[in-house]
Amino acid sequence: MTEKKILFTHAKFEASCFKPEQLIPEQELIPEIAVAGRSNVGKSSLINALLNSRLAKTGQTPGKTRSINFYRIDIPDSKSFRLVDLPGYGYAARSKDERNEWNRLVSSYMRKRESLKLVLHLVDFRHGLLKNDKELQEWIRSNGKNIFVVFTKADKIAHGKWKSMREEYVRAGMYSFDMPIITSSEKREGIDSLSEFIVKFLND
Ligand SMILES: Nc1nc2c(ncn2[C@@H]2O[C@H](COP(=O)(O)OP(=O)(O)OP(=O)(O)O)[C@@H](O)[C@H]2O)c(=O)[nH]1
Ligand SMILES: [Mg+2]
Repeated sequence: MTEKKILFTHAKFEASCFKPEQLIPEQELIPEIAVAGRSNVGKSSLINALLNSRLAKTGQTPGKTRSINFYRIDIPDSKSFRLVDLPGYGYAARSKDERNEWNRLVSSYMRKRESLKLVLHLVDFRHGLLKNDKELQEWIRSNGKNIFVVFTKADKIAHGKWKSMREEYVRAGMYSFDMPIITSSEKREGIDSLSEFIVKFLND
C-alpha cells in the first residue's frame, strides 16, 4: 500500500525573537510545536528537512540559533500550525550572561504560551539523555507541556541497532508521550513518519 506523503510545502518564516518582549503574539487557532534540544543536536536541520527548505540556518558552530524562530505551515485539509525553533542549551563556551539570556527567553516562552501544544525534544541518537536533557524534560513537564522525543543523526548508527537502542533508552527512563521517532535529516530518514505524527497530533 502506498500512502500519500504529507509535505509541509506551504511554509514561511515569520519572525526571529531575541528577547521575551519581542515574542510574536499567539494566534488562537494556530497551535505551536516547539523544537528543543542541546546545541548542535540538529534542530534547525530537522526543521529544514520537515519543510523541505533552507529556511532555518544551520551550522558547524554550536550555538548557531540564538533567537526563537517562528515558521508558519499551512497544510491542505489540515489545521495550520507553527514550528518554533528554540535556541540550544548546554553549550559550554557560553558566558553566564548568555545562559541567563537563554533562560529568560525560553522560560518566558514556555511558561506563558497557551498555544504551545507539543515540545519535540531532540536527542542525539548516539548519546541519549544527558544531565541537562533530563533537567529540561522535568522542567517542561512541570510547565504542563507535552514532550515527544525525536532522535537525530541516526545515520551515525548502524540501522540494525536502531530498534534495540530505542528500547534501551525508553527502558532507562527517557520520557516521551509516544514511541520516539528515529530520524536523520541528512539522509531524510524518519522525516515522513514525523510529518505524519505531527498531522495526526494536530487533528486528533
Ligand atoms: N550526520 C548528521 N549530521 C547532522 C544531522 N542533522 C544535523 N547535522 C549536523 O549537525 C550540525 C548542527 O546542526 P543544526 O541543525 O545547526 O543544529 P541545532 O540544534 O539547530 O544547533 P543550535 O542552533 O546551535 O542549537 C550541523 O553541522 C549539521 O550538518 C543528521 O541527521 N546527520
Ligand atoms: Mg539551530
